[in-house]
Amino acid sequence: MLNIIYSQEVKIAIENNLPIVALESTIISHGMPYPTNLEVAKNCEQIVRNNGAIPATIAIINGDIIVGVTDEQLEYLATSKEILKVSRRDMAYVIANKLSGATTVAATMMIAKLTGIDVFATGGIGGVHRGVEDTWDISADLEELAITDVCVVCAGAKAILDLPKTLEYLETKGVLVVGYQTNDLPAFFTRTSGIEVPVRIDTPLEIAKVLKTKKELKINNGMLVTNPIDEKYSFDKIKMDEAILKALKEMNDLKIKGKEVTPYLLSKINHITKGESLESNKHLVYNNCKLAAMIAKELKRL
Ligand code: PSU
Ligand code: MN
Repeated sequence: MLNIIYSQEVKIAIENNLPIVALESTIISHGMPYPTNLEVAKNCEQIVRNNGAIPATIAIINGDIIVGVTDEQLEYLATSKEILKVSRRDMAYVIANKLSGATTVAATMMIAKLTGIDVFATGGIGGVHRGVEDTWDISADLEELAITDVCVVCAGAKAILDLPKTLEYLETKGVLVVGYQTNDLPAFFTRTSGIEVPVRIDTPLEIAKVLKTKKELKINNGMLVTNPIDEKYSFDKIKMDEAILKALKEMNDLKIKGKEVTPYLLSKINHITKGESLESNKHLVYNNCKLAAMIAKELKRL
């Protein structure tokens, strides 16, 4: 039997129909180094609360599905080397064997859907990787957006990915990609990518209205809200492009593949930029937590 464990605050939020924002844990265990990861995870939860919603950080601990981690579990996720990276593919295996795993965007969406949470904040989603012709490396996050009805708020997709192909994939699957107060697809560390977003929406209320209409239409895909990083923390595009190319080259030389690709690139870029990219990463996630909370709140009011 599946065992789902809710935190006290999430339990109360569900009972009282309060807005909830799901948060992922791969970003904690595999996306950022300790102790920044722990600090960011805690701040994210607090930012969600400060903006009128209840945070539910999702993970799998000893085979239990955790919706709202405890401080102790957060510490474990931030420090232990035995935490697996769990995407849709891995979920049944990890739960059946009572293992522990951090959930990716795809896996977090699955659990959010299972537990009735409509809005989810993260940093960046996985996508179609550069060189896909040879590697076939397309993140399961995209397929999850195609089949799971959760609104994901992110800062766009990282330029380590092939952004035009990522957008094409989402278009084929019928996933609406929204630019929040922008016409240009944000590229995670930078505010713009030079690629136009399909639609621009300027307020959380208008986003919530689209979500509601989507539900009425029984459209069961996810929706992606892309929220550009604050100007103050955005990265110089030329400097970032250089770091990305260097990281990609080293990755190819080392023949890194599969689920290791994204964590490797993130840590390499952090290293190349001497921690500057991590600083940007922190702030863009906070920005997304805030917007997700505002959307979740509006959605409950409609
Ligand atoms: N992008 C980031 N930080 C992350 C990830 C993506 O900036 O930590 C994580 C997310 O959990 C995302 C996953 O779902 O990487 C995608 O991995 P893959 O490309 O292996 O599907
Ligand atoms: Mn992949």
